[in-house]
Amino acid sequence: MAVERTLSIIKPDATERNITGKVIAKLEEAGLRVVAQKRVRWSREQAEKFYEVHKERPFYGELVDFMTSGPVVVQVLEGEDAIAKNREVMGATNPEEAAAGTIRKELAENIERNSVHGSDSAENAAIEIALNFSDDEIVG
Ligand code: IDP
Ligand code: MG
Repeated sequence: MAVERTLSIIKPDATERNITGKVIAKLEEAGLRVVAQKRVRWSREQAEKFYEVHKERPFYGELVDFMTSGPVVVQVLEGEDAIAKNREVMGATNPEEAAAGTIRKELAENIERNSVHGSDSAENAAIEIALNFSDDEIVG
């Protein structure tokens, strides 16, 4: 294992329900450390670019609508095996299939409004962090 960084997003369904603290507590309890964080409202262009990999999928337009429907909290998480650990504490994409104790099982509303994003590989983590933070915003 190595110390890694990953991009985490608390999505608009969670900011709307005022439960960002609950999400962050779950991440911290899993041993992840927030080393950069900001609450922002994404433009359509930002959301489209971030989810470009899903452009051909049927839910792309609705996903962009959702991710621009309210503020998001973008954060860089750091820790041992952070990419996989974050995915584990998030749980499966569909909250109905997520394991007990995961963020999505306990807090998410449905497969779209599923409260959190997490990078799925080291390569995508580096891309997604660079899209959202400058080096001097990652403060440890
Ligand atoms: P992930 O967030 O678990 O990595 P992805 O397959 O990368 O899941 O999908 C990105 C996001 O798109 C999901 O987190 C969810 O918000 C949304 N999404 C995924 N599948 C569906 C679907 O079948 N219907 C509606 N929205 C979906
Ligand atoms: Mg994904």
